[in-house]
Amino acid sequence: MRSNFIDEVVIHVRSGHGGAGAVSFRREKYIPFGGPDGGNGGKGGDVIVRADAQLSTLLDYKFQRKHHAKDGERGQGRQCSGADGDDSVLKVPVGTMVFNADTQELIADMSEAGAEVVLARGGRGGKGNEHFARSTQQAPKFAQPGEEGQELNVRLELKMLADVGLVGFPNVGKSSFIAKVSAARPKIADYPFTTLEPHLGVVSFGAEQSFVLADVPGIIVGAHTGQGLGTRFLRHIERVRRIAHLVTVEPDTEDRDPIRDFEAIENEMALHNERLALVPRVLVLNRIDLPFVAEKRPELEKYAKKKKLPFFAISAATGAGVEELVKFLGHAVLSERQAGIAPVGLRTDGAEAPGTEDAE
Ligand SMILES: Nc1nc2c(ncn2[C@@H]2O[C@H](COP(=O)(O)OP(=O)(O)OP(=O)(O)O)[C@@H](O)[C@H]2O)c(=O)[nH]1
Ligand SMILES: [Mg+2]
Repeated sequence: MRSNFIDEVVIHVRSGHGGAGAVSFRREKYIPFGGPDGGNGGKGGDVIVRADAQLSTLLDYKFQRKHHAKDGERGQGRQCSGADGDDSVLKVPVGTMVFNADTQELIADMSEAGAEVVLARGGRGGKGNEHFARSTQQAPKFAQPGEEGQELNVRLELKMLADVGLVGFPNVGKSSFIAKVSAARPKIADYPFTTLEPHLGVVSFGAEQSFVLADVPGIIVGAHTGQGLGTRFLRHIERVRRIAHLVTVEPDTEDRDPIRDFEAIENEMALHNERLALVPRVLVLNRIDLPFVAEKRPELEKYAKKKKLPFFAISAATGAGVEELVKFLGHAVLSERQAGIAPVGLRTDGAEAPGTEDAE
């Protein structure tokens, strides 16, 4: 299930052509036969890839696949050189691997923030005719053309790290939620353990912003000792910035109780890894389209307030409340990312729980 974890896109890049050198002769009053003065053409722009710590997905490249640097300008008379073409700088998330899409050769591994690699070098500008003047040929009527740019198909691959992890008992609607807000299409069905492996989805919100959401298989009591699918999938959310903990009520069974479930899963997560307990969470009541779920809302809201947890009530089925939740998670992720704050699971200092936040 490689495609779940890899954000991948093939793009076409082309560096700029060099500008042609100029053929020109000095024309001045009282000097009938001026010498050659054609300037050189400008260099074409390079296509450069740069690792940017503020990005987390390759989403932008899915919308724009052609990236061309500017051509150099032609040389001019009076020894004027043409301007160099602007480079095209492709910003990618740290961790992006860059391949030649035709040969599969690895061109660059963008593992360090700020690192830059030239993918296609711009063509050199041609020499103007001034350059070719010799004693034997004082008036060359030719100049050099600019060198061609390079083109190439490039595959960008990013092993995605989730920004937000979805946890909860089996069948509470985790997959329904990720399917609602991203292009991920995990199987959804009315029985526990439908999802057997984590799924990642890119969630867009606001103006061209996004975060990565992970749908983690359901957890049950005893998971840390291997019950159900165990907790091995929790490693996929050890580096998230937020955990969205989904709870609900099932009809015709006493098995599901939102508060009891929440505490049970929290306990399993803490037993699995104490760092997970430091990740800020959001409590989400799903299926509020159903009256017997909606009636639990006030009680849960009160509980969340007591626990200082942001609380959201949604229906992954109808979409009610979903946008507010996505915005809240998105802004939380984005503000930390922009402030250069590392996720708790990646911090090496004695990580402290970040201050709790209030839901808007
Ligand atoms: N009425 C209603 N049903 C929902 C809602 N969200 C999910 N369901 C239903 O709940 C059942 C379980 O949904 P899933 O999304 O598969 O649940 P899950 O948490 O991914 O389950 P596992 O993968 O087994 O852990 C499905 O029958 C969904 O159609 C909702 O908001 N309202
Ligand atoms: Mg599922």
